[in-house]
Amino acid sequence: MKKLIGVLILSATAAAINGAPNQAEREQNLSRHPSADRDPAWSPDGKRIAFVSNRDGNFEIYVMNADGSQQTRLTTNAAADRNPAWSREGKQIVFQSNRDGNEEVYLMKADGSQQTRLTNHAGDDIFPDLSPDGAKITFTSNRNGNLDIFVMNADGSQPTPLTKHAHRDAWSRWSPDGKRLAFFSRRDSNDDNDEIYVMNSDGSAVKRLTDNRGHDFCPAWSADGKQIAFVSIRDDAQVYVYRMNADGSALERVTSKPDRVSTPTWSPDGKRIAFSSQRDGNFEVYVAEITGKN
Ligand SMILES: [Ca+2]
Ligand SMILES: [Ca+2]
Ligand SMILES: [Ca+2]
Ligand SMILES: [Ca+2]
Repeated sequence: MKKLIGVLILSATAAAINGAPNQAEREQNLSRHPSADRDPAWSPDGKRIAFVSNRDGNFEIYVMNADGSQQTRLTTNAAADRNPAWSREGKQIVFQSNRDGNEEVYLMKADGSQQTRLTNHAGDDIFPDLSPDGAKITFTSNRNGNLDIFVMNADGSQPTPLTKHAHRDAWSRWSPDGKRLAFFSRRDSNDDNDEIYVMNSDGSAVKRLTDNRGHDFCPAWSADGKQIAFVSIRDDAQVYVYRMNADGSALERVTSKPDRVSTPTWSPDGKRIAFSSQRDGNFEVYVAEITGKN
């Protein structure tokens, strides 16, 4: 998993200058810990942010208040627990872990109890996300030879591929109405760079939203479904968080400093975006106030 993220973040290409920064530098460090703190996921009620940290020796899932206070560990094991995502009602967290020998998808209650494995396959099963109605979980897996997006029932039964493309498709996120999935893929670039796509939740009607030489990845829907935030290496071969309308229009840069940012997540009121950044020497969870024109 670390390797995949490293490839995603580091493989910068020639810059395609696009957009302009108009966000004030209102970006606050929430986690404030010398360890690597990343993978933020804002709770649906807006009060908490789940994230991961290796402060206790290896990556575990933590939760904190949205102001950074009361950082509490939810998992305890020697493996890497990563990429938490909340259920709509905020009672469950789905995540990935290699605690059973390879990357699998797990579900737990939001207090860390009842950790249950949902996948059981020798491939890497990563980046899970729960459907808004709680019935389905999408995830990314290389079990068919390269990274594709899968859907399964919330109890782990009937894992089924939604994409079957020879180039990688990854990081599916459910739209708030449950009708669509945002993801990133290299399918239109001859495996050269990643773009953001949306498709119907049954895998039909795939539509590309970005088109540039830099990598675009880790899309995140705003709670009203009108915007998508994502990470891109399009400007000067540097990594920033961007947002756009859900049809790909009105692109804007969100973060002010070029650095290794990843995995944006919206506050439910749409006024802030949390992300992880290495700008201060180690990964921290930051939050940016949205002050732009949209
Ligand atoms: Ca840190
Ligand atoms: Ca762990
Ligand atoms: Ca697996
Ligand atoms: Ca691109």
